[in-house]
Amino acid sequence: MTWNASAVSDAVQNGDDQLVVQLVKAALAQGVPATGILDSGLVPGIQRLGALFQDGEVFLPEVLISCRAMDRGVDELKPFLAAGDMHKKGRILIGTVEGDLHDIGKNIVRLMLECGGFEVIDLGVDVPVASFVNAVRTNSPDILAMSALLTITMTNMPEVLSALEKAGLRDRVRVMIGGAPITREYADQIGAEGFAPDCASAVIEAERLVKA
Ligand code: B1M
Repeated sequence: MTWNASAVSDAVQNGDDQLVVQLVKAALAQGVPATGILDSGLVPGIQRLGALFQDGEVFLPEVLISCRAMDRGVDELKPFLAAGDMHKKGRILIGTVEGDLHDIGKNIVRLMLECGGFEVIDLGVDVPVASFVNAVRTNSPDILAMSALLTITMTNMPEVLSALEKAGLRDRVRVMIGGAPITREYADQIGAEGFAPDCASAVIEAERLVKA
C-alpha cells in the first residue's frame, strides 16, 4: 500500500478507524515521518469533516465517529512523535462555569481541539471563578475556554474576566466562550476575545486567537 495522504484524510472523514490504523501503520512501515502522516493525512481529514459539520452537511455523531478514527490514528503515531509534535498549536484550558453541570458540548469541543492539534487541560464542570484563575496562573495557557449552557450561569463568565484582571493575569491569556445561550455579541459585551457557536468553529477560532 503506497503512502497516500488523501486516503488517510478520507478514512478519517469517513470515520473508518480500522482503515485509518491500517493506512497509518503502512505509512510508518514505508518510513513516512509521523509528523507528515499527522499534518498531511489525519489533520486535513478532521478539518474537512469540521467544515462539513459547519455547513450542516454532517451531524454530531459523524463528528464523534471521525474523532475516534483520528484518535486511533494518533495512537499509532504517538511512539514516533516528539512531545512537541502533538500539541504544537498551543495550550488551552477549558471548563464549564460555576453552577453549570452541562459537559456534553464542552467535551466535544475539547475533543475537536485535541484533534486539531491543541493541548487541552480540562477543569471539568462547575468550575469556581477562583479555580479558573489559579489554573491560568499555574498552567499559563494560550487560551482560556469557558462553556455555559444556562442563562443563569453564563453571568459567571464576566466574573472570571474581572478576577483575572484583578490577579494581573488578564493580558497573559485570550478568552474564548461558547455554549447554547452564548453569542458573539455577548462575548464582545463582556470583553472575551473569542466565541464559537459549535465544536468545529471552536478549532478555527482557537487557531485565530493563538495567531492574533
Ligand atoms: Co439541561 N438545560 N438542565 N441538563 N439540558 C438545557 C441547557 C435547557 C436549554 C433545556 C430546556 O429547558 N429546554 C435548559 C437551559 C435553559 C436556560 O438556561 N436558558 C436546561 C436546564 C434548565 C437544566 C436544569 C436547570 C434542569 C433542572 O434541574 N430543572 C439542570 C441544571 C443543572 C446544572 O447545570 N446545574 C439541567 C440538567 C441537565 C442534565 C444534567 C440532565 C443534562 C446534562 C448532562 C451533561 O451535560 N453531562 C442536561 C441536558 C442534556 C440538557 C439538554 C437537553 C442538552 C444539552 C446538550 O448536551 N446538548 C439542553 C436542551 C437542549 O440543548 N436541547 C438542556 C448537546 C451539545 C452537543 O450541545 O452543549 O450546546 P451544546 O454544545 C455545542 C455548542 O453549544 C458549542 O459546541 C457544542 C458542540 O457543537 N459549545 C461551545 C459548547 N461549549 C462551547 C465552548 C466553546 C465553544 C463552543 O468555547 C469555549
